Amino acid sequence: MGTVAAETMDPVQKRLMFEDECILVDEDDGVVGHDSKYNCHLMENINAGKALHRAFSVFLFNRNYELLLQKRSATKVTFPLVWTNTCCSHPLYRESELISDNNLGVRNAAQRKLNDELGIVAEDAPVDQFTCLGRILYKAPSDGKWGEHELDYLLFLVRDVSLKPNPEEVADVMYVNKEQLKELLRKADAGDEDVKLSPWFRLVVDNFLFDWWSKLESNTLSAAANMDQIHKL
Ligand code: DMA
Ligand code: MN
Repeated sequence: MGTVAAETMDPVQKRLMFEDECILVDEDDGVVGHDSKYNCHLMENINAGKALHRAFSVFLFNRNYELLLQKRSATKVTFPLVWTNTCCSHPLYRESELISDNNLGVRNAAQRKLNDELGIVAEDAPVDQFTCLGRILYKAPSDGKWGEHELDYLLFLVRDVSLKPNPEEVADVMYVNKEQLKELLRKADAGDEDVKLSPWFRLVVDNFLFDWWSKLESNTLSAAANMDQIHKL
């Protein structure tokens, strides 16, 4: 096995790199195969066009419409210690997470990872309560070796939940309102080392988030959902 730096990886993250089997897709989100999380995130494979895979990004709001952010743990192989949306991961190549009807596979995966990363129990994240808003296609290097090339489903959920963040995954959490997020964006733009943001979160912020957030507050969000188009960002 081509274990590029595998020996220096955190053992928990290393296990997931080889256990998690991601869903390979084409640019139209058609399933074309599967590969390990490890292979899917090597820049070498991304640059060769062999690693585009399905992913999801959850944006969880509490009843006051504050958005839950997480800071990725220092041990994450890709994008450690950056602030990002509530929870991101990959639906896996398994029956329950490949179900395409109403994007149920992705919603099942989102429920699984909200529990793994943030200790949110399944009853607090019912699969029928996620709103699937759209899909984006993006590529982003993390460091020279690792990166992302994903077709990312964007999911909203409004819920007051109990949190028990998993330190293997999450270094910190915070709820922000719109003004507080704007302040974070200003700090990130000013180069503040403590406020680095993930590239996919930044893309969603810059293209969709504030509009969708306002529509959520005015109860007009469902009309904004568009699962037909894939936004190439
Ligand atoms: C991958 O997230 C998904 C996106 C949208 C970047 P991740 O690196 O946090 O995945 P995992 O939690 O499975 O390590
Ligand atoms: Mn990925």
